[in-house]
Amino acid sequence: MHIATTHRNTDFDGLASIIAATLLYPGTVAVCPKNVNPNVHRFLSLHKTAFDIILAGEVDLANVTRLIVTDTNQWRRLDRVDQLRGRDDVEVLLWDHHMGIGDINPHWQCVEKIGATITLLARAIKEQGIALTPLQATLFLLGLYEDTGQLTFSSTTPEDARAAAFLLEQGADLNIAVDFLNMAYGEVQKKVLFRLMRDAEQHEIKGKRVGIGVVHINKHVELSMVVQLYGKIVNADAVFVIFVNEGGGYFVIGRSSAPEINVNNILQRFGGGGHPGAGSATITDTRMAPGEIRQKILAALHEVQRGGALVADMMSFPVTTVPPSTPMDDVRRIMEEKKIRGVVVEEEERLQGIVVLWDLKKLRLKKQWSSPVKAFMNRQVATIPPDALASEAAELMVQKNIGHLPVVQGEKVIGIVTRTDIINYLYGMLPM
Ligand SMILES: [Mn+2]
Repeated sequence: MHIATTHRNTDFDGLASIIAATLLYPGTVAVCPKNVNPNVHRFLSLHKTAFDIILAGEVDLANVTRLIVTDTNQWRRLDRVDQLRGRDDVEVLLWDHHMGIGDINPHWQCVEKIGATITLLARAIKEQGIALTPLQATLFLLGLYEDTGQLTFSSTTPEDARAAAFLLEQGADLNIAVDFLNMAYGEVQKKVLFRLMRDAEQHEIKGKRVGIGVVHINKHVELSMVVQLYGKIVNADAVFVIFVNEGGGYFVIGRSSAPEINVNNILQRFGGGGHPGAGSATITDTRMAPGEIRQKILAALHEVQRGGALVADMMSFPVTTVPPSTPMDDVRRIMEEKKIRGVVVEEEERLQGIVVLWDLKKLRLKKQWSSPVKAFMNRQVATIPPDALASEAAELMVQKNIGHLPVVQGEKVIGIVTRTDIINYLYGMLPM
C-alpha cells in the first residue's frame, strides 16, 4: 500500500498536496489527519466524498511500503504513522517548502523555498500533462492562495504565480475558492465597508431584504469578503455592490443567502456569472452609468422567481431501499455491489431510517453482521421535498454535515441527494 499524508491541523496546502500526490503516483491513497483547520473542515464537510480520502486511523500500517509526506518535514506533525519511522521496507518521499531542519530523512525529495507545497506538485502535474478536474484545480488553488496570501506574501515566487495560472487554466473556480479563504482585510476593505454602511440602499423585494451599493475604487483588491460582511451586518438576504473603477468600467459582486435570489442568473445579464449564492460581473461598457446598472439589477430582482435548479433536477433515483429486517451483511453487500455509500430503510413505502457506509464501521463483533439493519440505522433522517431548491439541499447538507438527503413526497422516498449531486450542481455541471 502506498499512502500520501500531511501535517495535523491540516491546511489547504496540505490537503491539496496529498490529493495531488495521488495523481502523480497512481494507486496512492490520500490519508488525512483527523484534525484539520476550520476552513478545511468546512470544505471537507461538503467535498469529502468527491475525493478519495481516508483518515489516519484507518490505515493498516503493516501493509504500507511507500509513504509520501507533504508540507512538513517533521514526524511529530504527522498523524498516527509513527510506526513507519525507521522501517527498512518503507520508501519515504518528501514534497515540502519548509526549509528548517526536519527529522524525516526521505529516500527522495522535492523541497524548494517557495510559497506553497502545492506549487511543486502542480508543476510536476503540468509537466506530465495530467489534466485536472475543476474541483481538483479549485482545491489546489485554495492551497496556493492560502499559503501565499493570494500571491501577496513575500515568500511568493514566480513559480507560485505560474502554478496559479495553470490552475486557473484547468478551471479553478474563484467564486468557490474565496468562500473558503480568510481574505486579507486591509485599509481599502475597511473604507469600502464604511461607505457601504453609510450609502448603500436597502430594498424590500418580494419579502426579501436586498442591499445595493455603488462604491468608487481606485485600486483593484479582493472585495468579495467585504460585500459578504456588509450583507451579514445589515442582515440582508442578498447584496449587490457595483464597484466603479477610476480608470473606467465596473465590477459587480453579488451574494445571496435567499434561494429565491439567484446571483448567477442576475449577473449573467451583465456577461458575468457564478453560482446561485455568489457571483460577479466585469462590465467594460463605460457608456452605462452606475445608476443604470443598479436599475437593471433591481428590475432583474423583481422578475426573478425561484431561479435555479430544483432538488428534482439534481437528485439520483431510483433509490436503493431495504426493509428494516435486512441483515447488516446484506446491507454491506448491496453497498459494495451498487458502489453506493447509503441505503434507505423503508417499510410499506414509508421511510424508517437510513444507514450509511460510516455506520458499517461501527460494527465490531462478527455476530452483529447478522443483526437487522433497524438496530444500526439512523432514525432521525433529514429529508427534503422535490420542489425545494437545489441550493437549499446543499445548505442543509453542509449544516447537518450529512452525505445523503432522501427526497420525500408525502411519506414516500422518490430520490436521494448525495454529496456528488451537490458537487455537480455547485460546479455548474447541471443544466440550470
Ligand atoms: Mn504549506
